[in-house]
Formats: sequence, C-alpha cells, structure tokens
Amino acid sequence: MAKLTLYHAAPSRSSITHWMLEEVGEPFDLHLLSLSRGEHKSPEYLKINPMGKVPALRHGDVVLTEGSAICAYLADEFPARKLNIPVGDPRRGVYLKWLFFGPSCIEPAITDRAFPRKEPPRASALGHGDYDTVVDVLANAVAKGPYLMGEQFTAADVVIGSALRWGMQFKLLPERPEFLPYTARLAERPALQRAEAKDKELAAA
Ligand SMILES: N[C@@H](CCC(=O)N[C@@H](CS)C(=O)NCC(=O)O)C(=O)O
Repeated sequence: MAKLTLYHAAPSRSSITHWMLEEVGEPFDLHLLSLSRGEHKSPEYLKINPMGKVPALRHGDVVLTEGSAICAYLADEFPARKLNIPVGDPRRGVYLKWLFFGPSCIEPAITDRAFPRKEPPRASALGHGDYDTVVDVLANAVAKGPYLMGEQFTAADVVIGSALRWGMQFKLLPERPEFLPYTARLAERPALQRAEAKDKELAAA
C-alpha cells in the first residue's frame, strides 16, 4: 500500500483534507509546516507545491495539491469507503458540481465579503455571480439532508461542510436555519472529531 503523507498546517485549509483522510481511515503521516516561520515557502516545499500553500498530498509517487482535488482523489482511490460517486453512476455529475462549487463559488464569495472591493464588479463577470445567490443555492442544497447527495455522505460534504463551518465561525456566512442542522450533523462524525482534536493539539504545541 503506497504511503499517504499530508503536508499540513493546523488549523488551515489543509484541515479539510485532514478530515477527509480521517474519513478514509487509511494510515497517513502528517508533515507539519509552520506558516508563521514561512516553511511553506522553502525551496524544498516549493518543489511539492510551487504555490507555496497547504495542503499537498503525497501518495506513493503521486503528489497533488488543491484541497478539493485531494478530497476527490482520496474518495476515488479508496472506493470501498463509499465517499465518492463512481464514474457511470448518474449521480456523479451533481457530486462533481459540489466538489467544484466549494473552491469556485463559495471561496470567492467569502473572500469578497472579507475583503470588499472598492468598486463592486458586475455579477455576470464573476464566476460565482454574487454572494447572496451563492448562499441561497447552498441553503437549498443542504435543506433536505441528511447530506448533499442524500443518504450517502461523500467527499463533497467534506468540501462544502468545511466551507460552511469555517464561514459561519468567522461570521462570513450567515447562520441560516438550513445550514445549522447540516453542520451539526457533520460535527457528530467521529472522523471530523478526530481531525479537529489532533489539529487543536498541534496548534497548541
Ligand atoms: N487553492 C488552495 C488554497 C490553499 C491555501 O490558500 N492555503 C493557505 C492556508 S489556509 C496557505 O497555505 N496560506 C499560506 C500562504 O499563502 O502564505 C486550496 O484550496 O487548497
């Protein structure tokens, strides 16, 4: 079995992939990087992620970056865990939509809110449109539950759930009544609890 190593800083966006690894349940190593000491900009690490950012994942000879891609990759590599929707299943299209919606719509909507522009751009010129539409689409997606894809928890819940949890924590997303039961359900997952406890321990060290 090829070794899994997560290049990680706790807590950060790599916590999303830390949770995903806990859901997968295979043994993995954490290679910790101190963002405050700039270890993510070292020449050695820039060979792994030329963006100088966490997360990055090494799996045997495969190295990949971008949190959502890592979640999708792990779900597909370990299909027995049923964290993906496989090729050929008609539900896969919607599953992929949510995996991409995290970085391409929620993330820019949140950063627009955190760092408002002096002159608001035209919504039609932005890939995510506008903040309120992103929030409404998300609220509608999680309203029914228990998970985005219905009864099956998938990597898409790790990506979207992480964004909702983080966004609400930092008051950059509203605590909509549709979001709260969904994120409460996610918080009960033992894998998320293990990743969070470990990240707290690492952050305190
Ligand atoms: N597009 C990347 C973003 C990763 C990212 O921004 N990571 C932050 C941690 S929250 C980082 O490494 N920041 C350090 C820096 O840019 O100096 C992903 O989704 O994985």
